[in-house]
Amino acid sequence: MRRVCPSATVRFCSDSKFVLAPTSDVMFFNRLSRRHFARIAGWSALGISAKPAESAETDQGTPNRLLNQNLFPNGFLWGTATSAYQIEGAVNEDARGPSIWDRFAHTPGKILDQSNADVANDHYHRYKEDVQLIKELGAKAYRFSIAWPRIFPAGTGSPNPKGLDFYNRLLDELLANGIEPFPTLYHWDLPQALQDRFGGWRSRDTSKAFADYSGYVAARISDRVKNIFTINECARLVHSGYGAGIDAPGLTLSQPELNQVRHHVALGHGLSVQAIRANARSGTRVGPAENLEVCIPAIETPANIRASEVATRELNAGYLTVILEGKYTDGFLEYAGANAPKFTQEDLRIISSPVDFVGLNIYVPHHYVVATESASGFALLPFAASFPHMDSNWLRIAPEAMYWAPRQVAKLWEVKSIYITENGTSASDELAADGNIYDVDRIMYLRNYLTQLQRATSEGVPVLGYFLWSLMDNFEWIDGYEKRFGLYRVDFATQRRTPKLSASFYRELIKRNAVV
Ligand code: GBH
Repeated sequence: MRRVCPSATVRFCSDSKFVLAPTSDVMFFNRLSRRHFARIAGWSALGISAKPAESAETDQGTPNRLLNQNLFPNGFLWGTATSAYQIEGAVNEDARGPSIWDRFAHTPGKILDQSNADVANDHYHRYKEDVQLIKELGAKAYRFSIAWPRIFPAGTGSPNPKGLDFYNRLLDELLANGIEPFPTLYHWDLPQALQDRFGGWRSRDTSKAFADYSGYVAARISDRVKNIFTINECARLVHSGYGAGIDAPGLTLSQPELNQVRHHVALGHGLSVQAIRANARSGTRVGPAENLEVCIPAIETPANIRASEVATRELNAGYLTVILEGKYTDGFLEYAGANAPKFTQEDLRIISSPVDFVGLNIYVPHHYVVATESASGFALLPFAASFPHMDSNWLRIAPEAMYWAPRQVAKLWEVKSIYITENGTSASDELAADGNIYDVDRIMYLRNYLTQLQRATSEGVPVLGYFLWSLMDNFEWIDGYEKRFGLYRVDFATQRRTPKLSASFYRELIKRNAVV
């Protein structure tokens, strides 16, 4: 018989005395905070009262996950993620050049709260403290990005040794703490000089410059770095940066121009893969980090499942599909018509240079799909106005996106290694009277998405690791500091980092290698 929580208990559970009851875990945090964490407040109240799995009760009321079932595969890599412009600050230090995001954020009216990332999390100076935050979660991997304008302040030309020095220090600190670095080479902070000279990704000169930068960095870090991501989210930088104009560089190009930008970004990815292969130590693995359009079967019938796969292939034609197949789909070329990008067969060969893994940023369902008799074989359903979302309006909640996306990628393109390179959520993160943040909504979101990821891995979908976005609150692009995605709260006035309850959740999950 399932044990049912009587309503009296439910009321008791929401009583703050109960929530804050001391547990052995609290004692653990207390000791930790004194020894390593004098500057970080808040651990003490973040208790988890769960028993260790070995001693879990075995009656039918005990969830499987407490019985050490529903585990992720052995060696599954748990990590967190950030990006350079969103956390580093120090934009004028050590000869860094300006990026398009500096320019954009300093343009009045572009950022919701009129902020910018000149200081952001001051990670450039606090990276050692931030590495400790990762370590305290028990995470073994960290995805961060390298700022191109620190390495080549003018985009091309002379490298700036001080820029690389910072990443050398960061890499050494990570490795000394047993955390595997997974750098991304491009997370949107294009050197402004390339925008001025070439119109940014409107020109294939930028694709080539990206390759030169990629090779230069790979040669110097691949003694310590085994995995490199090329570009973060091609689609977002193309559509929001050059189409809608809401992200840097803020352009609203015509359809043919936009298609050409998209082609240059894919080409930049391919050239980067080749440059990394040519310059890095052998064995260095490389791949993209894509926010593919996730197509979910509205009802899980064989026909809808098949239709959703067809839809995923078509709707990602300019990104993952061309990267993994080396051609634009007939559907895409037909749809683009006279607006199609200009390309050569050689371009397609470069774009589809073999990758070692595919990174997927998964947040939302992009489409619910049903099978139809139409030529395409699928139809996309409209979203109901009542579809739920998290604190960011765009962040619709569909945990099953985390199951279907990697499953489809593995099946459609026979991908053998997948990383979830981002997943997480904004939350309102109210400060409780005791100074803590009980972000149970973030925990709800993560628990449900990770349950679906476990469904995928248990069926043999080859997902090797997961990077939670984000380690800490940071500059959320056009939302400035208004939206918080972190496991750690950041007080941007004092730079104090405080773990939220979700940090305890993630730490426990990592410890058990199972959803908790
Ligand atoms: C990721 O993008 C980014 O890689 C990361 O840097 C970022 O901080 C994180 O997610 C959280 O946002 O036009 O208002 O409807 C996420 C994918 C897709 C999120 C486009 C925002 C559109 C916003 N993004 N989306 S809106």
